[in-house]
Amino acid sequence: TSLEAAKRLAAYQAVNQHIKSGYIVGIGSGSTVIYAVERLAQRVATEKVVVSCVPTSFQARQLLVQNQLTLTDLDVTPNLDVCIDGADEVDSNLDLIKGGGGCLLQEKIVASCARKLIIIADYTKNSSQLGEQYKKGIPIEVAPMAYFPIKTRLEAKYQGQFMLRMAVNKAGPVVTHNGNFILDWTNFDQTLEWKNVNQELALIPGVVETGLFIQMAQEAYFGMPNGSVKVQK
Ligand code: DER
Repeated sequence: TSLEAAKRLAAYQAVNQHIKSGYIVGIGSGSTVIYAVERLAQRVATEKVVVSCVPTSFQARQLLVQNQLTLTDLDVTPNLDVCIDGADEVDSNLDLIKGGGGCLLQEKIVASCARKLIIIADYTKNSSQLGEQYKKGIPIEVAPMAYFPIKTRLEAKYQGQFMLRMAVNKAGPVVTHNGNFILDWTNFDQTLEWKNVNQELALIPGVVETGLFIQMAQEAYFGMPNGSVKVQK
């Protein structure tokens, strides 16, 4: 099974299992959620399922518009029944690294407003410890004016490097939807207690959000190489 096929299998099963008519649904960002929106649109068309969706990025919003799904937002519907999103890595405690796509702030906000966060991914995201397979680092969204003092302070406190994420098709750093920069924390100690670390990071003036989603997800669906779907709860 190709990676894309694995993503599709996980996404389809998660949407089949967790979406009911009348639901308010948070829609994550990245390449795997594309298949979840595809399946959701099929279910709306064939089963007359009625849902409204809260996007977590421009990308997610475009996806929903392209699939003629009804949009809503947290002003109108602050209590979501379920949020379906991808992840860069999932460990054995269902803790996540997210933010590879730079949408971590809105993703965490929307996920925090949902009764359930369901993760969909291919098997390459299925690790026992964070950092085992995913090597691009833990994203940390920071206020632009503070990125350098934060980088300096964190490199003094923790093992690893905190690299300013540079844009590819635009000169300069990546600027998030919320006008912030991202530091990617690479080569970190994989045995750290992530709940504590996440709290320490969040308290630093200028840190807006981290890509550590600790004890937020209820289930993770992994598309496997043999075409099966592994569900971690
Ligand atoms: O950036 C994000 O948090 C995305 O959800 C990412 O973690 C998953 O993206 P993918 O589905 O393209 O791997």
